[in-house]
Amino acid sequence: MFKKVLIANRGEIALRVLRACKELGISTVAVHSTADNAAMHVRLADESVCIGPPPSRDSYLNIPQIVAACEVSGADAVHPGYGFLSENARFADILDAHGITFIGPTADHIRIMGDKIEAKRTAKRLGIPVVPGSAGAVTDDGEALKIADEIGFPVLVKASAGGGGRGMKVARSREELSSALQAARQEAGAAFGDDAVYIEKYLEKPRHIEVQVFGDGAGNAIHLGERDCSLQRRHQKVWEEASSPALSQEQRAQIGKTCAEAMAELSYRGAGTIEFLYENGEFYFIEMNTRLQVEHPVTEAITGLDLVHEQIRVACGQGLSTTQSEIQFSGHAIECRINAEDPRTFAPSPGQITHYHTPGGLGVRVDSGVYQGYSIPPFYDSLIGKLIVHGRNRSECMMRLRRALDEIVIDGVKTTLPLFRDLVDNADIAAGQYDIHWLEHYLADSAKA
Ligand code: MV4
Repeated sequence: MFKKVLIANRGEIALRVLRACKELGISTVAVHSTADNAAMHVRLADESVCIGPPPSRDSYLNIPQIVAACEVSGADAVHPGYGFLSENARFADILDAHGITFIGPTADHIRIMGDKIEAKRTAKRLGIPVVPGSAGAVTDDGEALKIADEIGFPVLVKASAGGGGRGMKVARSREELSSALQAARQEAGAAFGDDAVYIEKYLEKPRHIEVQVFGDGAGNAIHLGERDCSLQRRHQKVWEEASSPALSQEQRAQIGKTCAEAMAELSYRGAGTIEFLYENGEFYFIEMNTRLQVEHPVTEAITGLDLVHEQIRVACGQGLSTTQSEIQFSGHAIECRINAEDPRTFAPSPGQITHYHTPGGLGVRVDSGVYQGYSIPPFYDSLIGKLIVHGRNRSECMMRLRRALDEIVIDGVKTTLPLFRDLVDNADIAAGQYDIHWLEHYLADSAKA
């Protein structure tokens, strides 16, 4: 087991990792920018190292500073959290060269999944269902037209280096295809320095369902069910739940088995999320994330597993603590992402938290890095906490969520809490009837009202 882990992150996820380390008897090193001197992760860690000025590129993304912090503190492993360096293959390689363990997948697996064309090719080879489309990059407009005619319009042109929706263009007819290709290539080249694009059938009203997987790097892998992350705005998830209201137990078991077998075949190590679009009863792979995700607590709630414990175990070669047949899915969980943002415009709202009271009681969890009197700095993303509620079934979970939203107090900054108080009473949400576009339509309608 590791003796000392450096946490290359901030906010609620740094606390999440700290807590897992403490339970395992591992000492912790926090790193922080000068904007985060008073941050909770710095207070709770055994040691801390300042790694630079406020901008992320100079601190939380500054690889030489983080490696130096490992050296001076004597950390034997790094947990990257999510975001920042968590899917940076070069960072994993550099740590490896310094004899420091990266708590995550191999650099090769990070690299494959970071390239969306390569990820899709790999998924297909491993027996995961993919969206119909081009076999790889399309370089020629004539070839693109032939593929589009085969799969049928509308089609979507996507950037291989993309993700998060950048460099995506819909073409609804033959006439729109060449300008969509040109626009996607241009946007991808400018944003990522890689203008490779590929074509897929455009799915009009899918849900976004993702499967949590875990591998031990030695050919064993399991799945921990799925999460429904369809409620999003501008590619930022807002509300996530496990299990998906759209799936039957049979569908869950089937897609889970497909994913676990694929990860075993790949000898994947660590936590991973296989993202699908789901429409008319069918799953279509889009991407794989090679990190722990923001919404992992809903999976923890329904499985009882500590996903960070499992990450640390497989990173130090102890293997998973459980087997597929031992995993039981129990009840339903919902996570609300509490952002310091205007609940209508989503404009960031940094500043001091003047009053802070967290809800409690059965089935209620709050993961947050803030406290009363804390000032949210303007330099980082606006997630300040997550409210996660668990119940024996979805209706009990919703009832408990309504109560927890009533109890919680965060004053001094604007937050997305009023949005959740509306959503928990909405008929479509109560019925679990929503797709990836539902929230944006809902917000547009409420703006008019
Ligand atoms: C799609 C799609 C429809 N059809 N692919 C958006 C970002 C990237 N992760 C994949 N995305 C999409 N790919 C096909 N073939 C619609 C989206 C999409 C989306 C996907 C998941 C969650 C929210 C989304 C919002 C808009 C578009």
